[in-house]
Amino acid sequence: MMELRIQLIPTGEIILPPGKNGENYCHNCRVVASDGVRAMMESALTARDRVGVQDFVLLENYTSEAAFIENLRKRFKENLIYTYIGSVLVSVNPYKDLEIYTKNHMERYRGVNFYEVSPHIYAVSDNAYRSMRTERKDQCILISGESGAGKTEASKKILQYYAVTCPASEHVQTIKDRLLQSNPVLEAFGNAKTLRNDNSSRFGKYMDIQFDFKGAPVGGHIINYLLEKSRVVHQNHGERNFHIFYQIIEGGEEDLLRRLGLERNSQQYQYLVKGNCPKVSSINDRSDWKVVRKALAVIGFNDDEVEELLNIIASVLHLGNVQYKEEEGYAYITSDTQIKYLARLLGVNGTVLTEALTHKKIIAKGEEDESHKDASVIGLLDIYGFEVFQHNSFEQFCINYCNEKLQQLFIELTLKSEQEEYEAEGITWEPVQYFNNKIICDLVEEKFKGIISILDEECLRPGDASDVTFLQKLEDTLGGHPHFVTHKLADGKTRKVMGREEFRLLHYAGEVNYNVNGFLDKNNDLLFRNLKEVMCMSENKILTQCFDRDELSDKKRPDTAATQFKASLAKLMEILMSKEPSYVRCIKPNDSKQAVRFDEVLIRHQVKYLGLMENLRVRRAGFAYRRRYETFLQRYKSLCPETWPNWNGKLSDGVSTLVKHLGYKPEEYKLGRSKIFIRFPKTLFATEDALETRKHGLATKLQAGWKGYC
Ligand code: AOV
Ligand code: MG
Repeated sequence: MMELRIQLIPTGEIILPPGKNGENYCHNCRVVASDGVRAMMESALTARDRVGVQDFVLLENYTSEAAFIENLRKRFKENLIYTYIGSVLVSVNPYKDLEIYTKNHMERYRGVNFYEVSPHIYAVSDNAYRSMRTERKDQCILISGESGAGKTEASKKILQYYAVTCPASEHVQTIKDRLLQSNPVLEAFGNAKTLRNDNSSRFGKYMDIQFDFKGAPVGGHIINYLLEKSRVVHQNHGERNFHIFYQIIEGGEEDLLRRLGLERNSQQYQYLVKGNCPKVSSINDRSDWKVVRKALAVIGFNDDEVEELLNIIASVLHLGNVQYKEEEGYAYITSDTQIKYLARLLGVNGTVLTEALTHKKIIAKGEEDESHKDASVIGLLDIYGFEVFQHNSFEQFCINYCNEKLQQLFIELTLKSEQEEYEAEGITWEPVQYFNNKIICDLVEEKFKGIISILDEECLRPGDASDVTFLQKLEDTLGGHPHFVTHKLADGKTRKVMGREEFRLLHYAGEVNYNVNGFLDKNNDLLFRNLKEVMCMSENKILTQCFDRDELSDKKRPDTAATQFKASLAKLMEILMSKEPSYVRCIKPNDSKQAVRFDEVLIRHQVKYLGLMENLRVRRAGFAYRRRYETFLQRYKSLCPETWPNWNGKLSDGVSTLVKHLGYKPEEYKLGRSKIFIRFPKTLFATEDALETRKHGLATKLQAGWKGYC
C-alpha cells in the first residue's frame, strides 16, 4: 500500500475528494484537505478570528513597531494569542485557560494547510509533522522567549497534539502515554517556583519524538541540560525548592512518610525554608503528587524503583537537617538521628557515611547521550528562558548564555541564511540590517579569552585563585569590550551603580549584573571523593547507577560545569542545525502573571530583542516559498502540456515554461540559480488547487478503494 501512495504523488501526499460527512482526509494517513475542507475551514474563521491581521506580513505599515504592537494588542484583547510572521508563530501568554485546546480544535488543524486556519500552536505542530512525512526531513520546533513567556506550556500542547492526532495502535498508545507522562515527572524534579514563574523550568530539555513510516510515534528520547542544582540547598526569598519535595510532604500517604521519616510540614526542613515560601496559590502540591506518582508508573518505574527514588528525595531533606560543629579544626555531626535515616534510606553504612560527610577527598561526574536508528524525528526544544533577578549568579549566567545561543541559531537560520540564500541564488536583494548577537556568544565562549575560559583557568589554577581574582582577570582581559562592564571606569574611577563583586553583560535581551560569589565553586562542581565512594557502596540501585565505581579510578579531572555545558550546547546546536526548524516565539504580557494586562513597554522590549521586526522585514521583502527546480517540476509538470509527462530541456527552462503556462505574473516569482522563489502563498495555493482539480478524476476512481488500505 505504501508503494501505491508513493507512486501516486512523489511527495507522498494523497489528495482525496470530499468524503461523506465533510470528512476530507484519512485520519490514519493524514492526507491533505482538498477544496471542500479548505472552504469549510475558511468559513470557520469567524470575524473574531480576523481581528487585526493573522500574519504580520499582511500589516500595511509593516516597518512600524507601533503597528506591530497594536496588532498584538488588538488580538490579545480578543484572546487571540497567536499571530504569524510567515511561518514563525508569535505567542502571547494569556495567563488564563482558553478554550482553544480541545479535541475539536486539534481536529480542525489536522492535515490542513498552514495559512487556511487561524494561527495556532497546533498548526505549527501539524506542519512540522506533515513536512516530516512528505519531505522525509527531520524537524525541530524551537520555542523561545523569556522566563514565564509560555515555552513549557507550548511544548506540552505540541506533545498533546501528537498524542491525540497521530495514528494509534496498542503499542503506540503506551509510547504516547509515556511521552505525555514524562512531563509531570520531569517538572516535579526539574521545575520550581521562581519570582518570574510559578512553574519555572530549571533545566533545559530537548525531546526527540520518533515516528515510524506510518507516522506513528514509536519512541522518544530526552536530553536534559544543566539542572540548577544549587536550588536544592538554597532558594532566594520568595522562591521554592523543586516541586517534588513539597509534593511528597503534602501529598505522600501516611505510611510512606513514616517509612521516609518525614513530617508533614515542609518548614521542618532546612532545604525548604530559605525562600520563606512554602505554598504557592497556583500550585496544588497534594493533587500534583497523585499525578506524579501515577506518571512514574506509566513511564515504567516499578514500585521498588519508585521507593528507591523517594528514598533519595527524602535523604536530601534529612541531609539538609544534619548539624555540624567544629572542634579544633575538625567537623563533627552533633546528633546521629538524621544519620540513621540517611543510612537506611541510602542503603549505606552510617559510620562510613559520617566519616565521608566530615572528611574531604575529591572527584566529579559524567553524562548522557545516545542516538537513535532510522526513525523520522520531530525534536522539541524547551529551555529555561532568559532571566534577570536582583541577584544573578552562575546559574543565570549559564541560562542566559543558553538563550544567546538559541537566539544565534534563530539569526543564523532565519535572518542570515535567508539573505545569504538570495545572494547565492543571484536574486536582487536589499539587505535587512539586524543585530547579530554572535559578539556576545563569543564573549562568553571564545577559546582563551572568553568568560568561560577565564573562569576555568581560575578554577584550575592552584594557589590564591578566588571569585575576586576571577573578576580581576575578567576586567584585565575584557575591559573595554562593548558588551562587558564592571564598576571600574576607563579613567580609573568607579561606576557607583555597580557592586565591586559584579560584572555586567549587555545581553541581546537586556543588561544583567552577575555577582561573582560562588562562580568558582559552582563551576568546579566537585564532590568529595569519599562521599562518592560511599554512594558507590549503596544498596540503592538508582544511586549506584548515578555513581559509577569505574569513575573512582579515573584520575583525570572532569571538565568544569561551564565547559560541559558549553560542549553540550554545541552538540545541541549541531542536532538542531541538521533538522528543519519551526519557530515559536513566546512573549510575556506583564511581569505580574496577570491575565488581560498588556504591558506595552515590556512587550515592545521583547519584540525588539527577539528580532521580530527584522524577521518581518526579511519575510516581507522575501519570498514565501522556494522549491528546487526539479522538485517543483516533478510536482506540477502535469499541469502543462509542454512539461508533461517529461521535460527534457534545462530544468530552469522547464519551470519557466510551466509557470508561464500557469499564468504567474513576473512580480509573483523569481528564478534563481537552482530554485524558483514564489513571493505570495496565494500563488502556490492556486497552483495546488489546479493540481487537486486535475487529480480529482484519478482520486474519484480510487475513492471506492482507499479505505481498504489506510
Ligand atoms: P516558560 O516555560 O516560558 O518559563 P511557562 O510555559 O511555564 O513559561 O508558562 C508560565 C505560566 O503561564 C504557566 O504556568 C501558565 O500559568 C501560563 N501560561 C503559559 N502559556 C499559557 C497558555 N497557552 N494558556 C494558558 N496559560 C498559559 V521558564 O521555564 O521560567 O523560562 O524557565
Ligand atoms: Mg519552562
